[in-house]
Amino acid sequence: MARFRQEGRVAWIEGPGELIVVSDLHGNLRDFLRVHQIFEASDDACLLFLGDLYHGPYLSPQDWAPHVDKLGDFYYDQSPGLFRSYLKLKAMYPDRVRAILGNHEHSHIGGPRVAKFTPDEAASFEDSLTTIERGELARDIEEWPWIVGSQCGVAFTHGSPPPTPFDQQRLNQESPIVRNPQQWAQPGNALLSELLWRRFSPPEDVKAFLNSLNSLCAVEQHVVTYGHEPSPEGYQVQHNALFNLSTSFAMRREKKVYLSLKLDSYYVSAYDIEEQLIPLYPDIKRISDIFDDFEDTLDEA
Ligand SMILES: [Mn+2]
Repeated sequence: MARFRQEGRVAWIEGPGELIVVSDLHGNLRDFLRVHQIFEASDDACLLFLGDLYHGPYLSPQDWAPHVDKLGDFYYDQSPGLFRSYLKLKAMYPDRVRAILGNHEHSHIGGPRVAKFTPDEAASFEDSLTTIERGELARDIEEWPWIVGSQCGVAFTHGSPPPTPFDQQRLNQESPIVRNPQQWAQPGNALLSELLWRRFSPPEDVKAFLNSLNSLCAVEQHVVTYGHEPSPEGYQVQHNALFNLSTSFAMRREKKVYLSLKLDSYYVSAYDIEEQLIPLYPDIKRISDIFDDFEDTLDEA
């Protein structure tokens, strides 16, 4: 059966079974519940979130409307409910559910404060939790892996993978507590900063990243899939070794996709990954599409 095995900051996914991958929910509880349903419909799946599970928009539908092209379909931040649901799901399937640390979660455990939707999103989220829950949130996020590898040859990160060399010791020694955010964000200063914030990596950078990762694992990893940067079509083949996935945030509902990988298959390129995409809401139809279909029917008649 598919399961996660974690060694420090790196987690490994072993099969056989299915690997379901989703990215960047940003407090969208509806999408989380849909993912939950998909995961529970399979009896031998692992579920991996590519980070930025929390922190969503606080806009009214009226204020959202002019930005629909950039923000996707309207929703209101439900990070507290998503957090409670995520903890329950993980308690039910401790070896089968994991989330990679995203830059938004990092702000709860010593990372730079993020101000995408409110002046201090970590504070806005924590203000709506009880004292006990705030402790649970930090303890949970501290355990999230920074990098995930898999038996099927695909590795995962939140931001685009950096070329900075690493081994298990370097990963274990790097503290998530950031004292000088500006200095920390300078390229080459901190591996974690690059793992969480990069938006693209050329082929030579991905190759360098995979060299470091492959020195830690038994199964050779060929492709990296990351989130963080929304792709308008729901995904982007950046090049042969790099794939970007956008399951939820900034997406129109009909463009939302997730990955379903077979752990006993072996994927060697981002084009192989592209074949494994599934719509999150396969039955969605826009009014405009319904009109188009209707016109086609009339034309045929
Ligand atoms: Mn991010």
